[in-house]
Amino acid sequence: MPQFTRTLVTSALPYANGPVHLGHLAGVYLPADIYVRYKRLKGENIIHIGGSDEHGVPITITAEKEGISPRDVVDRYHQMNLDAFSKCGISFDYYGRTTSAVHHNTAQEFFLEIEGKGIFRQKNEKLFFDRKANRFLSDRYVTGTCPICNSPEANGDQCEQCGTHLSPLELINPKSKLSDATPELRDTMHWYFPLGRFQEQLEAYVHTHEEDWRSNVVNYTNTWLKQGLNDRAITRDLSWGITVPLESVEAFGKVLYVWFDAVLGYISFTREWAAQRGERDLWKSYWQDPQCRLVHFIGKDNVVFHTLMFPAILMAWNQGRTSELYNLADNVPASEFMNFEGRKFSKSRNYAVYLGEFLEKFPADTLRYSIAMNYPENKDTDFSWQDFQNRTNGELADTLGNFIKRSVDFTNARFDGVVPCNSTTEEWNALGIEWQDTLEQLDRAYEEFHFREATSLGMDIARAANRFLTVSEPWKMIKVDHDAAARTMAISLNLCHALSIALFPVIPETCNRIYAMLGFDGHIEDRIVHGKSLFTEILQPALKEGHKIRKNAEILFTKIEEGDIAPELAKIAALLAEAEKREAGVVQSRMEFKPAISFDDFLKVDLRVAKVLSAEPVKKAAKLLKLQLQVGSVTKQVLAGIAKHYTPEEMIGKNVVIVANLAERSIRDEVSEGMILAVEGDDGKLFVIEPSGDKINGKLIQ
Ligand code: B3M
Ligand code: ZN
Repeated sequence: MPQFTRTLVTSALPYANGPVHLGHLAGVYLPADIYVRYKRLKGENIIHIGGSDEHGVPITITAEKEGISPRDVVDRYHQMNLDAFSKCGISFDYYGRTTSAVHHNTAQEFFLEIEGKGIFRQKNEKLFFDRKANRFLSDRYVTGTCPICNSPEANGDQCEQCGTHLSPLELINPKSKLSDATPELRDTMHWYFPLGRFQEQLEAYVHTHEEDWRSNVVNYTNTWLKQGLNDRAITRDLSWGITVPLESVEAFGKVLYVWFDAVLGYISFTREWAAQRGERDLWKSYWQDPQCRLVHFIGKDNVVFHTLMFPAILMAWNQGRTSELYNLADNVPASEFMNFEGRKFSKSRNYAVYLGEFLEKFPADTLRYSIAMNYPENKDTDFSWQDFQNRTNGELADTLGNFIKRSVDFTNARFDGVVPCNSTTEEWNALGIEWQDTLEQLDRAYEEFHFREATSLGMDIARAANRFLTVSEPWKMIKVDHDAAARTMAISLNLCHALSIALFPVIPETCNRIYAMLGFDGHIEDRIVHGKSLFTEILQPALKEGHKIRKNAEILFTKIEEGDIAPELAKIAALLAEAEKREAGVVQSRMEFKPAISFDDFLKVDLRVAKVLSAEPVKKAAKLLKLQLQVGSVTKQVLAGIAKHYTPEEMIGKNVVIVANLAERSIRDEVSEGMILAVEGDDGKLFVIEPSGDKINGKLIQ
């Protein structure tokens, strides 16, 4: 285990094609910020790098939809997201853009280095070409009918209906999204990164981290490794992006695949950060010094790009070199998803709460706190307005805010606004808070990315403090025992101080306000000293007798009234009603029967009873089962999209109905010689049709 002296934290680069929403905040940016703020207060050397992902098809599609240029799209959303993050207190040391010149250079430099070593493969492939638009169509520009579930709106890379990953060539009736024309297949040459060449190195890399990475990260990654890694195209026929830096004819009109460039953005932005500080080479001590720990905060949908693809690119760079070797990530704390009022956030359906809009109505720290308490660490969680209101009113306002205000107000009213006496360690330890334990638990929680636990530990201190003040009743005590009341207030003010430190990573703005109310100038961050942890200050009462606090206490949190969230709840109700209507529409349209066919047409369909002899999963197709069927005297192989609904064992021995004369199709390098019939229930569950009867195997159904 190397001894780390520095940490480089990166946050996934959001596509600059729309505003970030609360789901993004919960999964990536808030956890990263909490972690970084914690480490800074511990006196550690750490930087937080982020930025906008400004290339790729998501940008060009938005541009076409809005009728503006890709440049306009990224300019608009880069600024919007930057503003929202800053309003939310996400403290990036640098927030870059992948359209920058430095980044274009970095990405091209990597391409040339790897190309120079002969690692890339060049392959001709057949791609859809739209004659009207005079353009090759990347996966997302092709739409058509899903070969698995027959949804008419599958995308070239994935069917949203059933979730299957597809290639555009698998779509039935493919159409170009640019012109609606049926595209034609044309040859084109692309550069491929041979991930398989790094299989062993990657396995060894992942293996060394199996203990310390989250199980979701290890599992996703191992699933890919087990299937065997394939070549991945890293160039595209597009005009928006980083051009392939070669003079050859084949390179003409091609750009680097957005994921190849995006992960390198982390490096470019660290370079830009260093240059901005006037220390041009400083970035190297974060990327090329093994004493620096690299941590990527991402959402679960980006795992393999960070645990396989990016490491492989760096391995390719490092190969054969003795200097300028890049570090690989030491940890990749990927989150699960935070849903919103019981449903997935969806940008395309506008089912989301955007960060910028949210912060126009409610303060950042109330959001940061609620989200930290709902951090989707190892399972999906839910954000609801009700929960947000409850936590803000109950935990932040009634517990934390109330305690601070009572302490400051009473000290001002009865003790002239000064800490009336020194508190002893004995008093500090008699509060029912095991400070040493709490410190260790806090440290472990923050260090190991358990942010909900860390936040709860802080709130536990606030609860204990509030209880202490209530039970001690200094407002009564002062009439009979002035000194006892003084001791209570000294302890209370010290608790305010301890809270301002313990909760700082989560609610920094509030903690700075507490700090100011305690009479300090400047911000808590101003006290950071390299190599010294401010958190140890909670072990002892820190405020000494005579310390002057500020005259007036402020209300830290305004309660959220029903009326404040009523419009938000109404908005959701409307969105849900719309969704329901849409879904009902689907059911209704199912009742619109297909156009009439003749009896002869019907007779053309050869429906047979078959028996499932064996069933097994299909590599790289999580939805498919490969079935061997006995149909009378012949056996047939059929691929059925039922893996999410039946285990292979459940299928074996079943009688099913098969369309026996359906033209053969190949899916995922496997042949399917028919189709089995199934019906979809309301909730999307599939039920295969199971005919019953004696000696019916192979018999025609009519
Ligand atoms: N922009 C995908 C996403 O926003 C992508 C992340 C890049 S991280 C280098 O989910
Ligand atoms: Zn589908």
